[in-house]
Amino acid sequence: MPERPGETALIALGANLGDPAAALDWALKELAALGELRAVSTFYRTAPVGGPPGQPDYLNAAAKLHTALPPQALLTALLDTETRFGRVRRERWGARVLDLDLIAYGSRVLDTPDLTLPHPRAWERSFVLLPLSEIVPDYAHPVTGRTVSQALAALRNQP
Ligand code: A4P
Ligand code: MG
Repeated sequence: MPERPGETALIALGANLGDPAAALDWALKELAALGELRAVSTFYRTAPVGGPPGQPDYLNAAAKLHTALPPQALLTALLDTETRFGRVRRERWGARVLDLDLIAYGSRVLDTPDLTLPHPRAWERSFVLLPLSEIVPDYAHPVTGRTVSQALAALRNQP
Protein backbone atom coordinates (compact mmCIF):
# COMPACT_ATOMS: atom_id res chain seq x y z
CA MET A 1 0.00 0.00 0.00
CA PRO A 2 1.43 3.45 -0.82
CA GLU A 3 2.48 5.62 2.10
CA ARG A 4 -0.19 8.13 3.07
CA PRO A 5 0.72 11.71 2.16
CA GLY A 6 2.25 13.60 5.02
CA GLU A 7 5.45 13.86 6.99
CA THR A 8 6.93 12.45 10.17
CA ALA A 9 7.02 14.92 13.04
CA LEU A 10 8.96 14.37 16.26
CA ILE A 11 7.37 15.96 19.29
CA ALA A 12 8.78 16.37 22.80
CA LEU A 13 6.37 16.42 25.73
CA GLY A 14 7.13 17.83 29.16
CA ALA A 15 5.31 18.79 32.36
CA ASN A 16 6.34 19.63 35.92
CA LEU A 17 3.24 21.09 37.59
CA GLY A 18 -0.05 19.50 38.59
CA ASP A 19 -0.29 15.85 37.56
CA PRO A 20 2.43 15.49 34.89
CA ALA A 21 1.57 11.87 33.97
CA ALA A 22 -2.09 12.77 33.41
CA ALA A 23 -1.01 15.79 31.36
CA LEU A 24 1.19 13.67 29.08
CA ASP A 25 -1.53 11.00 28.70
CA TRP A 26 -4.06 13.67 27.75
CA ALA A 27 -1.63 15.34 25.32
CA LEU A 28 -0.93 12.02 23.57
CA LYS A 29 -4.65 11.56 22.93
CA GLU A 30 -4.77 15.06 21.45
CA LEU A 31 -1.73 14.31 19.25
CA ALA A 32 -3.47 11.20 17.94
CA ALA A 33 -6.18 13.50 16.55
CA LEU A 34 -3.58 15.42 14.49
CA GLY A 35 -2.41 12.43 12.47
CA GLU A 36 -1.25 8.89 13.05
CA LEU A 37 0.70 8.37 16.26
CA ARG A 38 3.34 5.83 15.27
CA ALA A 39 5.53 5.62 18.37
CA VAL A 40 5.54 6.91 21.93
CA SER A 41 8.42 6.67 24.40
CA THR A 42 8.07 5.81 28.04
CA PHE A 43 7.86 8.69 30.52
CA TYR A 44 11.12 9.88 32.11
CA ARG A 45 11.48 11.78 35.35
CA THR A 46 14.20 14.42 34.77
CA ALA A 47 15.86 17.17 36.78
CA PRO A 48 14.90 20.70 35.63
CA VAL A 49 17.36 22.42 33.28
CA GLY A 50 17.53 26.23 33.46
CA GLY A 51 14.70 28.40 34.69
CA PRO A 52 14.10 29.64 38.23
CA PRO A 53 15.61 27.60 41.08
CA GLY A 54 13.47 25.17 43.06
CA GLN A 55 11.05 24.06 40.32
CA PRO A 56 9.83 20.44 40.54
CA ASP A 57 11.26 17.58 38.49
CA TYR A 58 9.82 17.13 34.99
CA LEU A 59 8.18 14.21 33.31
CA ASN A 60 9.39 14.04 29.71
CA ALA A 61 8.43 11.88 26.75
CA ALA A 62 8.66 11.88 22.95
CA ALA A 63 6.28 10.93 20.16
CA LYS A 64 6.48 10.22 16.45
CA LEU A 65 3.48 11.53 14.52
CA HIS A 66 2.73 11.01 10.85
CA THR A 67 0.71 14.07 9.89
CA ALA A 68 -0.70 15.85 6.85
CA LEU A 69 -0.51 19.20 8.65
CA PRO A 70 2.27 21.50 7.42
CA PRO A 71 4.80 22.50 10.11
CA GLN A 72 3.33 25.94 10.97
CA ALA A 73 -0.17 24.49 11.34
CA LEU A 74 1.20 21.68 13.47
CA LEU A 75 2.98 24.14 15.79
CA THR A 76 -0.24 26.18 16.08
CA ALA A 77 -2.11 22.99 16.99
CA LEU A 78 0.52 22.13 19.64
CA LEU A 79 0.38 25.61 21.20
CA ASP A 80 -3.43 25.45 21.14
CA THR A 81 -3.31 22.06 22.89
CA GLU A 82 -1.08 23.56 25.63
CA THR A 83 -3.51 26.45 26.07
CA ARG A 84 -6.57 24.19 26.22
CA PHE A 85 -4.84 22.21 28.94
CA GLY A 86 -4.50 25.42 30.93
CA ARG A 87 -0.94 26.48 30.30
CA VAL A 88 -0.21 30.09 31.15
CA ARG A 89 3.07 31.50 29.82
CA ARG A 90 4.96 33.41 32.47
CA GLU A 91 8.72 33.21 32.33
CA ARG A 92 11.03 31.46 29.94
CA TRP A 93 11.91 27.95 31.10
CA GLY A 94 9.56 28.38 34.06
CA ALA A 95 7.50 25.52 35.46
CA ARG A 96 4.59 24.47 33.26
CA VAL A 97 1.61 22.10 33.26
CA LEU A 98 2.32 21.05 29.67
CA ASP A 99 4.99 21.82 27.07
CA LEU A 100 4.80 20.47 23.52
CA ASP A 101 7.81 21.21 21.34
CA LEU A 102 8.15 20.39 17.68
CA ILE A 103 11.62 18.86 17.59
CA ALA A 104 11.76 17.98 13.90
CA TYR A 105 9.52 17.78 10.84
CA GLY A 106 10.97 15.29 8.37
CA SER A 107 14.31 16.78 7.43
CA ARG A 108 12.93 20.30 7.13
CA VAL A 109 15.22 23.18 8.12
CA LEU A 110 13.42 26.38 9.00
CA ASP A 111 14.24 29.60 10.82
CA THR A 112 11.28 31.95 11.15
CA PRO A 113 10.34 34.19 14.10
CA ASP A 114 7.73 31.64 15.26
CA LEU A 115 9.26 28.33 14.32
CA THR A 116 12.79 26.96 14.18
CA LEU A 117 13.38 23.47 12.85
CA PRO A 118 14.91 21.34 14.11
CA HIS A 119 14.27 22.73 17.60
CA PRO A 120 17.45 24.74 18.31
CA ARG A 121 18.28 23.24 21.71
CA ALA A 122 17.09 19.66 21.25
CA TRP A 123 20.44 18.06 20.38
CA GLU A 124 22.03 19.44 23.56
CA ARG A 125 19.41 18.19 26.00
CA SER A 126 19.24 14.72 27.45
CA PHE A 127 15.62 15.25 28.58
CA VAL A 128 14.75 15.44 24.85
CA LEU A 129 17.32 12.98 23.48
CA LEU A 130 16.71 10.17 25.97
CA PRO A 131 13.01 9.67 25.14
CA LEU A 132 13.75 10.26 21.43
CA SER A 133 16.48 7.60 21.48
CA GLU A 134 13.84 5.04 22.41
CA ILE A 135 11.74 5.69 19.28
CA VAL A 136 14.10 7.17 16.63
CA PRO A 137 17.72 6.47 17.66
CA ASP A 138 18.93 6.76 14.04
CA TYR A 139 17.17 10.00 13.16
CA ALA A 140 19.91 12.35 11.91
CA HIS A 141 19.92 16.11 12.45
CA PRO A 142 19.39 17.49 8.91
CA VAL A 143 22.23 20.04 9.24
CA THR A 144 24.91 18.34 11.35
CA GLY A 145 24.12 14.73 10.40
CA ARG A 146 24.47 13.71 14.03
CA THR A 147 21.99 11.03 15.06
CA VAL A 148 19.94 11.10 18.24
CA SER A 149 21.93 8.25 19.77
CA GLN A 150 25.27 9.85 18.84
CA ALA A 151 24.22 13.15 20.42
CA LEU A 152 23.06 11.38 23.57
CA ALA A 153 26.33 9.43 23.83
CA ALA A 154 28.30 12.68 23.41
CA LEU A 155 26.36 14.29 26.27
CA ARG A 156 27.05 11.29 28.51
CA ASN A 157 30.76 11.50 27.76
CA GLN A 158 31.01 15.11 28.84
CA PRO A 159 32.91 15.60 32.08
N1 A4P B 1 9.18 28.04 18.79
C1 A4P B 1 10.11 28.18 17.82
N2 A4P B 1 10.48 26.98 17.33
C2 A4P B 1 9.77 26.05 18.02
C3 A4P B 1 9.71 24.63 17.97
N3 A4P B 1 10.50 23.92 17.11
N4 A4P B 1 8.85 23.99 18.81
C4 A4P B 1 8.56 29.17 19.50
C5 A4P B 1 8.09 24.70 19.68
N5 A4P B 1 8.09 26.06 19.78
C6 A4P B 1 8.92 26.72 18.95
O1 A4P B 1 7.97 28.49 23.46
C7 A4P B 1 8.25 29.81 23.04
C8 A4P B 1 8.04 29.95 21.54
O2 A4P B 1 8.99 29.18 20.83
C9 A4P B 1 6.71 29.43 21.01
O3 A4P B 1 5.71 30.39 21.08
C10 A4P B 1 7.04 29.12 19.55
O4 A4P B 1 6.56 30.09 18.65
P1 A4P B 1 7.35 28.24 24.88
O5 A4P B 1 6.96 26.80 24.94
O6 A4P B 1 6.36 29.28 25.20
O7 A4P B 1 8.54 28.62 25.85
P2 A4P B 1 9.50 27.70 26.62
O8 A4P B 1 9.18 26.25 26.37
O9 A4P B 1 9.59 28.19 28.03
O10 A4P B 1 10.82 28.11 25.92
P3 A4P B 1 11.73 27.25 25.10
O11 A4P B 1 12.87 28.14 24.74
O12 A4P B 1 11.02 26.51 23.99
O13 A4P B 1 12.14 26.26 26.19
P4 A4P B 1 12.67 24.83 25.96
O14 A4P B 1 13.97 24.95 25.27
O15 A4P B 1 11.60 23.98 25.40
O16 A4P B 1 12.93 24.46 27.45
N6 A4P B 1 14.01 20.68 32.03
C11 A4P B 1 13.58 19.41 31.98
N7 A4P B 1 14.14 18.46 32.76
N8 A4P B 1 12.56 19.04 31.13
C12 A4P B 1 11.95 19.95 30.30
O17 A4P B 1 11.03 19.57 29.55
N9 A4P B 1 11.91 22.25 29.48
C13 A4P B 1 12.38 23.49 29.44
C14 A4P B 1 11.90 24.41 28.39
C15 A4P B 1 13.42 23.92 30.38
N10 A4P B 1 13.92 22.89 31.25
C16 A4P B 1 13.46 21.63 31.21
C17 A4P B 1 12.41 21.29 30.32
MG1 MG C 1 7.94 24.94 24.42
